[in-house]
Formats: sequence, C-alpha cells, structure tokens
Amino acid sequence: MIDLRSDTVTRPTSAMRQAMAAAEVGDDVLGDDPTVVALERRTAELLGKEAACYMPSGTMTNQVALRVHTEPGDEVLMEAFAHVYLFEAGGPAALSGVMCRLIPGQRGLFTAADVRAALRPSNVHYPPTKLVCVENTHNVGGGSIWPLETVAEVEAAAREAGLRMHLDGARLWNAAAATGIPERAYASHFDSVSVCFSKGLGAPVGSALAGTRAFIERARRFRKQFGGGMRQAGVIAAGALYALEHHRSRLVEDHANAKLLAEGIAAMPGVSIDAATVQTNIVFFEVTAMPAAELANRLSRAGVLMLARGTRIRALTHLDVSRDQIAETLAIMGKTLGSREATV
Ligand code: TLP
Repeated sequence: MIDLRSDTVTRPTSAMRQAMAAAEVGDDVLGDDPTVVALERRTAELLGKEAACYMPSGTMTNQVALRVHTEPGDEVLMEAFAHVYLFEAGGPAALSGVMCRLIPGQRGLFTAADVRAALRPSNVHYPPTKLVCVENTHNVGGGSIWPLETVAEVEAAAREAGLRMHLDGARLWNAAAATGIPERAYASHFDSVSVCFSKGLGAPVGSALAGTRAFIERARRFRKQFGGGMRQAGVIAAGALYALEHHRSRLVEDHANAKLLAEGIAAMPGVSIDAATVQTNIVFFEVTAMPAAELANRLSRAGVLMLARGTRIRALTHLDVSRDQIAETLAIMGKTLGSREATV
C-alpha cells in the first residue's frame, strides 16, 4: 500500500527505534526524565522561546495554549478552516469555554485588515477578544506557507488591540524547510507556538508547546488537568529528538514529491489542481469525473490510500513515500481515471 492519507502514518525508522530503546528515562510528571528535558530544551532553542513542554498530541498543545491564554466567554480569532476549530473535537468550547470567531481566508491565510475588521469595541454585549491563532503551514489551505511579512502585519494588528498570538505550527518545520526562514523567525511573532514531531518529522508520538517560562509553567498545570502528564516519556521523546536532529532537512524531498504528484495530476482528465499552489507536502485536488469518495475507493483497491473530503481528495507526502512510489501512484491514478467507467 502507498499510504498518502497523512504524514502522521510514518513509522519510526530503525535508527530512531534504537535511539528510543537507548533513551534514559525518569518520571516526567516529577520533572525527572532527562530525555524529555533535552527535547523540551532543544525545541525551545529552535523556536527562540524560554521554555517548552512535551505533550501527547498537537490537539493537546493547541488546546492547552487556548486554555492558558483565555477565560470562559472570551473570543479567539482564527481562519475559517483552522485545525483548532474544525478538527479538535470542539475543544475550544469544551475545554476553554471560548467562542471561535472565524475569518474567511485565502488558502488558510488572512491579513491584518481582516483582523481589524473582526475586532469590536469594548462593550458589555461583546465577548472580549483575547487571542489570534495562525496555522503555518495551513492544512486545509493545501500546505500553504504564511509570508513572514503577513505574519508581522497580523501581529501588529493584534498587538494594537492588546491581543495575544498563538501559532499552530504542526507543520512549521515544512514552512522553514521550504523557505529557508528559520522556525524561530516565524515563532518570534507569537506568544505561544505548538509544533508536532509525529507528522513530517516521522516520530511516533508527540508535540510541544513553547513560550515564556511563566506561560509554560501554567501550561504544565493544564497538561496535567487534561490528562497529558506522562511518566517515562523519554522513550517516545527520544524518537522526537532524533527526528528533530535528522529529519528536518529532508522535508524538501517530500515537497519535491508533492510537486511531482501535483504536476502529474494536473495533466489527468477528471481531476483538477493548480500545481503552482503546492508549496509543501500537502496536495488537494478536485475530482470531477466521479464522487471523490468513489475515486478514493478505487485507488485504495489498486493500492493507493488518499483521503476524500467533499469534492476534494487530500494526499500528503512523507518519510515513508519514495519518489518511485509517487510515479507508481500517478500510473495507478492515470489507469483509474482513464478507464471507461471513470467518465460520467
Ligand atoms: N492533522 C491531522 C488530522 O487531524 C486532520 C492530519 O492528518 O493532517 N494542527 C494541524 C495543522 C494538524 O494538521 C493537526 C493534525 C493537528 C494540529 C493535531 O495534531 P494531533 O493529530 O497530534 O492531535
């Protein structure tokens, strides 16, 4: 099977497993796990923040961040297709009691003018707006990268209004690899940054939340409250640490593979994509020949897994997909779409 459903499907490499097997561990809730401490230090350093906290998932790092930044009844601004809003099981409402105010974006990006337009004067009728969330790269936006100037402008608009800034940087590593802009340059515009080790970097488990020492101290309390305090977590943190050191620079290979896939798809009948919009490892294309779910089913029977969403299909490239397998995917897609029953 060629599994393009997500970059979360990667399995630890044997070198990573060796690092995990050899990890020194302790009770991390008591602050005793040296591997977790090393991972948190390295992550904070890469992001230019004072401290970081390792957690089981990106959903938890995002939701803990919201909880630290807000009080029930507050409002958080984010793009309409933000992961925090769409795919975190109602976390903002359930865990922080906040309202999400959605900004319509362009491939997941919005502007300082959008932020200013969404702000309302302080008035007893309105929920107080506290936080702006940005997602970089943007998942549903097709792995789109935020230009650094746009981030800076959005930050300026947020600061004018006294708002805080949170970055869902689940795939910030991809943005940095694609642009050559260091992660800390993006991170400098945010009070809190969430990054994932279990996506393109290929570690089996975990994410980290970074910010000031005081922010992370409070985040640790909510991590515990949300059930995310882990004990000998060094075993998995070692995988994340290995991924940080060895798998960031290779992300450009995933981006080249995604481009190859998109260009191949652009030349096929019954599907459509603007290959020029593919900037990182996420490829979304429209399916016109048949329902998208039907195409995904047919591809799966032929050995290729992708995710159908509405009229679109999503395919992600990652550590466990080679260039040859992209060529094979294109051959299978061409055959599936070219067959007589594919056309309606
Ligand atoms: N995204 C997953 C699914 O939940 C959709 C995927 O396959 O892409 N932020 C962003 C931008 C994400 O894409 C994801 C995961 C998360 C946060 C949450 O991370 P986890 O899965 O570790 O909770």
